[in-house]
Amino acid sequence: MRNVQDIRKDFPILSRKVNGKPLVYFDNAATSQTPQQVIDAIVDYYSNYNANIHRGVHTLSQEATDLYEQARLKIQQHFNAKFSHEIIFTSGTTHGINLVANGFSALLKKGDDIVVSALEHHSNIVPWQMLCERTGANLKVIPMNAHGELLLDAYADLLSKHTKLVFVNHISNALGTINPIKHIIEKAHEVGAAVLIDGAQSSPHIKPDVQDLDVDFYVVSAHKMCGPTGVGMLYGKEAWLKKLPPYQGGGEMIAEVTFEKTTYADLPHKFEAGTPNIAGGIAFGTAIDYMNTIGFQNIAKYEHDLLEYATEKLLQIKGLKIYGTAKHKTSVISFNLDGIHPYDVGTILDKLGIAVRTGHHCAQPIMDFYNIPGTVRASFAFYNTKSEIDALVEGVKKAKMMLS
Ligand code: 7TS
Repeated sequence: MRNVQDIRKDFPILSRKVNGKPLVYFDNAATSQTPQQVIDAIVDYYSNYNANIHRGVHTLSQEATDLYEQARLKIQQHFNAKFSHEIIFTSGTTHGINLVANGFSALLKKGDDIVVSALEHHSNIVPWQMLCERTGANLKVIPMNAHGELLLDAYADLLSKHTKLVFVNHISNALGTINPIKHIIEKAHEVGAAVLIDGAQSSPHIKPDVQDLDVDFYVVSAHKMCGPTGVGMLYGKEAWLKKLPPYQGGGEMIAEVTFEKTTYADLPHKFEAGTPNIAGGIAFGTAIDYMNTIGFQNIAKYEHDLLEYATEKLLQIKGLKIYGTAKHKTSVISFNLDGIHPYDVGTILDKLGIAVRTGHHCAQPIMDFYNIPGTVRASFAFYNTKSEIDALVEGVKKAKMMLS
């Protein structure tokens, strides 16, 4: 991998100060920082190409359309989708999940089962509960153990001929667990169920191959992988995307409209109503290019080193407990100090220029499992360093001293 100090120069924000201290950004699981290359792509778009796409006869519109469609091809290639029309631009993971959940309203009936895991973000729980309310389907939950690992025997027991859909995250945002999704997908397919994988937390660390995984739907947000906010991707197998009804109606998603009847456009446009986040989509492609120049294998190895280093150092602090000790985990550490509220720890860390997230991380069922209100979560990216981890460890020690 390129030298980390060199990589850090790509990220203007990493050289700013917060509360008079150098920023230590450890909230990467919430959103990643943006390299200059991606910022430049956005500026370049608005400076030189700004036009609406897929409709204009004029040059600007055609150029903007070309750039947007090139970004779709980059995304297709990155995730190894078979066809570019299997890549639907969305506003992010939440949008992608809601699109699929809405589509399944037409395909489920009372008595069908859909299966979620105990490790999910609220955005991979609530849309499905709404789907159950609409259809009368039952929501079943794959349980987890105290390490934050899913219980695969219990999962096998939940599956039956009634199971229509399984939706699990690739990596847990609250604990960092990497789930065995290939196995989960295989088992679901054995009973004829479709699988949606929430890749919001995996896409910054792993390069998934949707064909090798044989996954039916895979959703990501660009902003967690060095791209802008407000854009993301839904991958869906062609057959499934053809089967699902459109999510939103409007311009660009139609073939022909009369007051009597509307026919829908072909994929991917059937699911892309209205003017999209054009600059965002183009910059998403740039972000993928950027991450690939760093290299996903390099990223995984470097971040694993950071994870091991931080885990060892933090565990030396007496009274500090780490939640999420799965054998396979990514660079997320959720922890608490005995008897101290996570919010108070986060507030003191912020005074020291260290950004962490505190609270339930939109994963309340996980917090309920551990019977805690929340955790302090430090999540690392490839541009973080061991000396930043040292600053975190000193900060946590200081917080402990001040608060106990
Ligand atoms: N799924 C997972 C696993 C996530 O971690 C998140 C965001 C989402 C879905 C929703 O993504 P969005 O881009 O549509 O909002 N997770 C977090 C987090 O851990 N802290 O802030 C946002």
